[in-house]
Amino acid sequence: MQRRVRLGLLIVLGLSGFAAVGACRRETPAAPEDTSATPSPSPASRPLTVAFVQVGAESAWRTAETRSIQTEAGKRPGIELKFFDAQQKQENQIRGLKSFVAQDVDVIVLAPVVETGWEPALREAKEAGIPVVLVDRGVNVTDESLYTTLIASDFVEEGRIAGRWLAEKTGGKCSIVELQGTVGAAPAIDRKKGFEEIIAQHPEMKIIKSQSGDFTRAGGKQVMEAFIKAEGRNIQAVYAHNDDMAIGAIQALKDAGMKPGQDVLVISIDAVRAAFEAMIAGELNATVECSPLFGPLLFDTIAKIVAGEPVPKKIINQDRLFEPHEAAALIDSREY
Ligand code: GZL
Repeated sequence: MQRRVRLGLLIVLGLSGFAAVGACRRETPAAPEDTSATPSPSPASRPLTVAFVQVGAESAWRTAETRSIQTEAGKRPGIELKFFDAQQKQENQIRGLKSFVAQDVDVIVLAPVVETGWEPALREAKEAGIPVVLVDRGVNVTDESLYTTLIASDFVEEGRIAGRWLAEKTGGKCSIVELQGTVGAAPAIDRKKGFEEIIAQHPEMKIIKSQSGDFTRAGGKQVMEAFIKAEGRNIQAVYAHNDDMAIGAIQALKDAGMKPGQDVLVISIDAVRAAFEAMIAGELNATVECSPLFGPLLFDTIAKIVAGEPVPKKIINQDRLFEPHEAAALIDSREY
């Protein structure tokens, strides 16, 4: 009852009428707050509490996403952002989500680390009347009403863009090693799917090794070291599901006396600043953008949801490919 009254008043006030100032509190919610002792302020004077259950801080992309959402929350009068960092563990995300339900927040934003295992926790949020907005990664659920919308990139297309670029660059003949993202994560599954769809059209393009580096620089370096040990100079190209793993692989290639960007082509995804620096250094040959700058669109979407306006089930960011010839001119304008 309390939530519906509050949201109803917000609708009447109009979202720009939020009284409270946006604030962001980092939490690792262990137990719900006890608000029984203190008298609750009138619903209209209370900020809209948005709880963000983040994957972790595994990559430069991830920290850019967190920064975008926290910065935008601070710009929006009447928004109070609660933040939970799950250190890349689904059990932590589920605990955080359940705790925010117990705290009776107004909206939950979730970046699901993996695709499966979400139904019970999402059902708890639905039964509590709390809308869930997925950002950046999707979930596999039989009941799509368990979340309101997904705002993300098209990871399959990102994989296709990488595959098409490599096919064109190599004339359709290449031995490839693949650094996969986190096992079970939507971007890892779909970037593999899209890349393989294109490679299948070129019989002389072969993925000779493929393993997860968990989207981290350290993981990318460690797996690439094993690939080099096993395949050495057979490796003609590296396809990394994100720039952080590509940067790690580049270091492993250099440590082995190989020339990334020359002897071995390297293509990855995200288009973070370090990828532009690697392209300028001649060590990375291309990166496919996957924008982490969700903040403005996320809070515009939340505003529509709390105002009772319809929102699409899926909102897709458009991505493009960047190459070394344009890196120097663009790097200073990059926002992440
Ligand atoms: C993509 C995102 C991925 C990035 C990685 O939306 O989930 O996770 O590509 C990040 O850099 O770790």
